[in-house]
Amino acid sequence: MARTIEELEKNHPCFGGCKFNAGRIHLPVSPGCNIACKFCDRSINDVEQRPGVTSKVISPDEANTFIDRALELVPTIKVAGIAGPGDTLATDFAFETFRKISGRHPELLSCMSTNGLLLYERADELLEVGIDTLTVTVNAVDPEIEAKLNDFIIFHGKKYEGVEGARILIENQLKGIKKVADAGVTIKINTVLVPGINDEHISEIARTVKELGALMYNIIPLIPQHKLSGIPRPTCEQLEKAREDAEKYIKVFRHCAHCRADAVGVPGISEYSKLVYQNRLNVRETFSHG
Ligand code: CLF
Ligand code: SF4
Repeated sequence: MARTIEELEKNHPCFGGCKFNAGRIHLPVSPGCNIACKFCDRSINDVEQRPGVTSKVISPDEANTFIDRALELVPTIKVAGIAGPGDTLATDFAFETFRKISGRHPELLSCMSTNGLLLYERADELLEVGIDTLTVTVNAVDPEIEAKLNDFIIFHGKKYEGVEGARILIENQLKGIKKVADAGVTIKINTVLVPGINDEHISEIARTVKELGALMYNIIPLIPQHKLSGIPRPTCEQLEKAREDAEKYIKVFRHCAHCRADAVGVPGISEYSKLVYQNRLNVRETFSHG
């Protein structure tokens, strides 16, 4: 459903609604992932069903109970978001969850975040579910650069490594963004800023996604870990330069709180996830698509 930017600026914390104390609840229903980002230390992909993984997520059937509990604590929650801990399109749990909560909580905006590998082919389903705002993480639009950030993808059951995998990922992300933006969904792009790899590439990403219909851009500084643990975290100056590069082309969001997949509250202001999920989850501080 197309939402006006004025409505989002007031009610969606990641489009400016923080000023109005608008909050969000993340529902961590999506365990698996289908790509292998070098900075992600979850080591989860959709072919590995490791013991313990499902115990760290909630089921779609439980979502309304956690939302009810969260709204009692934070009545200003306006958004139900799904941002992991894996990819929202790699399994069916995110769509199933949105279907279950729309009947009971039609007042909440539905927001989801994806790496975009399956965005193009699942776009019709996404539209039918009625997602209001979508975040796609695009770390490069050049396969040579993306291959330095991603080891492999699993696409239709087959593993593609390096530049070949990166090319398939980027093609599907960009086609998917266009398709969903053309249908009226508000799109934000996240880019993980990795010094020495994509820091000189931000303008090109921002220009490309804007042309395809994205509205907002958010740059997330790298948390150095996993295979990129040797790369220093971007400095404030590097982050600011990247934001300025992007801002020439697209509106930039500057208040990202680097939320966990189980965050509850107003980003950067309040955090109630422990109370709502009662320590049931054990998601480490790591990247969630946001
Ligand atoms: Fe969550 Fe992301 Fe939706 Fe916001 S978070 S799925 S768009 S409701 Fe927001 Fe958190 Fe930053 Fe994400 S502050 S990590 S940008
Ligand atoms: Fe998957 Fe996200 Fe981790 Fe990348 S960062 S491997 S897309 S869960």
